[in-house]
Amino acid sequence: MSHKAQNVEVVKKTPITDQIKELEIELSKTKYNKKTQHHIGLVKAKIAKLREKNEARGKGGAKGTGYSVSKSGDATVVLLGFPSVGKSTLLNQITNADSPVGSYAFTTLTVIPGVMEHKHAKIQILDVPGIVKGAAAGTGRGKEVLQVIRTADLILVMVDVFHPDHYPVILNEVWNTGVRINQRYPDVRITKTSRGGLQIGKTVYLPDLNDTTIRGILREFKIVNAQVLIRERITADQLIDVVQKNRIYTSSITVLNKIDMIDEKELAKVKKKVKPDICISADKGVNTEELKETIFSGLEFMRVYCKDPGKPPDMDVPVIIRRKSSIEDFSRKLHKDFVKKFRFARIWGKSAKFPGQKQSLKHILKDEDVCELHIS
Ligand SMILES: Nc1nc2c(ncn2[C@@H]2O[C@H](COP(=O)(O)OP(=O)(O)O)[C@@H](O)[C@H]2O)c(=O)[nH]1
Ligand SMILES: [Mg+2]
Repeated sequence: MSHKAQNVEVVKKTPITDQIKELEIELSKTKYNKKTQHHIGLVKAKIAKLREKNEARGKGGAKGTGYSVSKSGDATVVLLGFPSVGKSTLLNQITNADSPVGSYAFTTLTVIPGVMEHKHAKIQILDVPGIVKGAAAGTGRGKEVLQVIRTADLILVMVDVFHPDHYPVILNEVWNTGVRINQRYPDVRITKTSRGGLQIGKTVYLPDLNDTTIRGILREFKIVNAQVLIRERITADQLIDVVQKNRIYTSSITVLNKIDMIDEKELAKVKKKVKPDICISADKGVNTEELKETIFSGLEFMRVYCKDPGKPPDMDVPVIIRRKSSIEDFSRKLHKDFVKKFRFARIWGKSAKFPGQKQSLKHILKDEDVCELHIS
């Protein structure tokens, strides 16, 4: 503290990453209860703030370290897991790609794309380097890899039967980069005002977040005048997510690999810990066909068939679009000019009240609908 004898005052700022680490340690030491709830909320806000600052700094730094992957096909899936869980083996098994498989860590150094075809959908699957603990903070190529998952339509988290302990680590790294899996955007609206302080309105009871903490968190982000409307039971984390706008909400599936290596009893134990959506052996091809179906349904596709006026529909090749798509999305996928030239559509199938019902661009289609476009 006092090196007065030296006659110079050295003010050394603690690096941001160290500040984050210190706060994280503090968090891990604090047990969550009614008394600590407020403090924990504020510490979390501080960490989020520092991460944002750190990110902003990183962007101005070294160039050319990020991956650029051009998206193709109907959707993009990223394989995420520790090194050697079998990502490359799986890519080779379910796509047309030829990715190097190695028995040692860090074989995959670049992003290798493959295409998986299933039920007429062309799904791009990306094999990225494995991540480890600390990836979000920059360990290994972690930051770049996690950047790729931000662009994914679905994240396939792969876990090795011998390392169920890696699973929470992966989830935590994903969380730390601002990607929220299998969550919806919280039903919270913050409208900044020029005066009047913070007006907090709630339509639900929030057991994990009282008004003082809400104020404290918002103050941390320098929001002092705003109307806050909360219509869902949220946590401090979710409030911070709403304030920090760069969050991404993606779905994911969890795949347990290498089940050929352990017996039923062991497998049951691991399944209890990881709760995977599906168990496979990428190497032996066990359940890999089923996995294709799991990926397909995880992406929530639907098939819509085209019909020309006065002709029967083409039931051979459907147009693949994400579920809850509108006639507008469907038209755009067919041709870039179709939305501009659209007059009306006729619909047959689950979304039609009667066969051949007339509909406009905003109409939401359902799986296996037939759509007849009338274009000017
Ligand atoms: N027994 C067994 N070995 C596997 C399986 N999947 C991958 N491996 C092996 O695990 C090692 C690492 O695989 P790799 O695909 O390179 O892992 P990556 O680092 O995640 O891409 C290789 O020796 C693979 O042959 C599996 O399902 N069963
Ligand atoms: Mg690999």
